Amino acid sequence: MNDIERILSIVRNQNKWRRFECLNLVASENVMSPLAERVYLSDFMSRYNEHNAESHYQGTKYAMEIERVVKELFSRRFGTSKVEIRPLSGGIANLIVYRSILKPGDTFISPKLTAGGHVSSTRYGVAGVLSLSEVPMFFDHEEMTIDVDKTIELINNVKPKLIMFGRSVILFPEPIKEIREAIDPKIKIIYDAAHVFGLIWGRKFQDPFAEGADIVTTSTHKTFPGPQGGAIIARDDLDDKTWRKIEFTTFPGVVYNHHIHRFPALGITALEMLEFGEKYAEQVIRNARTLAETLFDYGFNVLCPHKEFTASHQVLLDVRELGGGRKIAEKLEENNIIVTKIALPWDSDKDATGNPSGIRIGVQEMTRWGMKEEEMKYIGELFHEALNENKSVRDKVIEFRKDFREIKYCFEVEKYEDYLDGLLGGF
Ligand code: DSN
Repeated sequence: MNDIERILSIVRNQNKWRRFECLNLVASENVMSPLAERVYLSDFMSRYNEHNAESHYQGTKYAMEIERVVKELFSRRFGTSKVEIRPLSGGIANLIVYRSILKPGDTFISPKLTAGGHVSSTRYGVAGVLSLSEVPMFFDHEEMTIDVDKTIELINNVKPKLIMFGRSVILFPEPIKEIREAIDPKIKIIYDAAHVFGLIWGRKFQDPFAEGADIVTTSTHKTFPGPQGGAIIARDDLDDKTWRKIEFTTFPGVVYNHHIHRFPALGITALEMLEFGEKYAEQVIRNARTLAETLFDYGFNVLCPHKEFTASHQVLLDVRELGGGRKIAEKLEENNIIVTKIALPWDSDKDATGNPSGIRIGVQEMTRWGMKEEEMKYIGELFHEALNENKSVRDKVIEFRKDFREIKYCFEVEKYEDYLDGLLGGF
């Protein structure tokens, strides 16, 4: 096999394995719709468009237009003109917001890493890079939510300029409203919605702006099933000075070439989510609860049985008694079941990359492949056979996936064949 064939075969192997032969249950991943994938590959992938009000490049009339159209779609959903879609990831969106509001040495309050806080909001990530000092919110291990009373007391003592909500391990909505009402209105509330953005878009989780958040940062590829990237959305009445700072920190501060080729796919995904988002989000949550209940009935230590296990796309299992998160995630991978090991609140930061207590399961992708409650029950059975009975279920998984090869909650590509034929035809 020569080097070209080697590269082509790696891509073919990836496509065959992860797309059609696995149960993809990583809570931070998803698949784009066929139409979004078709428009992802275009001439935009080769172009630059550095701009604030005006582009500093020539040849950018369509690049400016597509960015404007996608921003309008986000504005339509969130009722604000303050939308920034150039950040290349959720972490970079966080970097931009932190840098726009805080100075090196400033303190802010965020969820700790092992309570699901994103690494960008900790000393190991962006916050550390910017020399910010993070103070962790208090967390209630039993309820798997932020401890409101203790956190209010903390905020009132520390008096930060900014607090950050939102987590990578998130079963239940954040207590934005309770905390907003009890703290200095000048403190900016940011919500890193990356994990639950699709559920928020589909109006089935929480409404951060109605509850008092000033700014939402997000990625665009987790429960929101778009191309990989980031975004910042602020409430319309956020002061213009802060918003301008965010725009200028984006460019020329942090993001130069913002990878324009993402935008057509982001626009198609936004339209699909406007049309199908509510049904999709509802099914995601129903599926997560069904899977959690099934696993619980098979004897797994699923977190929060007293709260119907979850209100998001995630299910959390404490697998310490089975050997720990790393061991279980690896064993599941041998069976083509892909999850992530995850630190739970009682773990140390070091455990997060070692052998933490938990595994995190996300059902959003398999929901898009058309799975519903019945399929979740079968997935629970496969976990039981693989982990409790130590049987190989790899062949069963491959067989099971054969019936789920078409993405739902999206537009039909066939309707747009005339446009799509001509898309790259002139190359
Ligand atoms: N850390 C990723 C996750 O939640 O899987 C997101 O950046």
